[in-house]
Amino acid sequence: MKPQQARRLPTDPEPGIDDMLAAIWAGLGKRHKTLPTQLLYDERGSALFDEICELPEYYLTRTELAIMRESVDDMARAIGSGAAIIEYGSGSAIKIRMLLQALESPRAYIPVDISREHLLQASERLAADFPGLQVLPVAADFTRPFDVPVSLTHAQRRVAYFPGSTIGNFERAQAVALLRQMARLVGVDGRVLIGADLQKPRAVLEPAYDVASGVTARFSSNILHHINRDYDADFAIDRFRHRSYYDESEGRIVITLVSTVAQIVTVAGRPFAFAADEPIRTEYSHKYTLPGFAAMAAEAGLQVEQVWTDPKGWFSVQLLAPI
Ligand code: AVI
Repeated sequence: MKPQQARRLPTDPEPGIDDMLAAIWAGLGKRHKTLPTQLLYDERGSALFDEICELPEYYLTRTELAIMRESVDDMARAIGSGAAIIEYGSGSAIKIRMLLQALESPRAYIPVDISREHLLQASERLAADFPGLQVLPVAADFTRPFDVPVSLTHAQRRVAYFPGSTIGNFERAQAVALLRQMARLVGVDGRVLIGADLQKPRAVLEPAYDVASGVTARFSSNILHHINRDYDADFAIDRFRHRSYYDESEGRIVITLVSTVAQIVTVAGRPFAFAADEPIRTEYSHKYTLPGFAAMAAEAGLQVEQVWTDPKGWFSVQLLAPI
């Protein structure tokens, strides 16, 4: 079903296509329909997300970058020399470059990303610009256990780097599980450097997830293109529209695709009925308070060692250490 990939890395896991199809079927079979968020990120989805990051309404990227510009030397000092940086998701070319430039003698950079071509291109560019740095890409779904290259064991300290507030796209229990997995991967002397978006007025939050140019809508509906192509489905893309809103009581943006008509969609031979106006939730984007984030990290066995924010307190970059 999935097109044959052109390149394969030694660390590649077996493609989990059956698991993913089972997850799609399970999500569409629920009373409140959902789709697995990670399906947003095929090659086109990753490119559309890069476009979102450039837009004025999407304050997250530029705010995190401003924090990095201001405090990356502090972050590098806190991490120390000879570190191996394991980046969860490899989309943040600018941020990782800033970090690698600031670090003293970084030993290795291991980007982990599900989107293979994006990963390989980014890794090749980075390796060319940082001669002497070992760049060891791992094409994997980082929500599942993955192997890190053996040479990593020679590094002084392992640091999991997870920028962009992508942690916010996970439900709380999954976010805790992912943080716990990071804590395990970096070990007792390791650290987690993570971007976490903070709560702020609805008037700032909602436009960030419904960018006027329509790029968020294209990003959202790309999940249906992806499922049509790789999972033998027949979603009529123009019969779904993007709708997102801030659920203040839960502290999260909810992103949905709403069926504009009553219709039946078939995925790998299995039919699913939609009523007119029925939503499919494709994504959450959680917005944290600093104490709320610290409590979540503590559940995963991590304590907040340092927090860097912008003057408005819109976004945070946090250094976490095993408790
Ligand atoms: C990747 N992640 C942090 C984005 C966010 O802001 O939650 C995904 C996104 N979805 C729509 N716009 C951006």
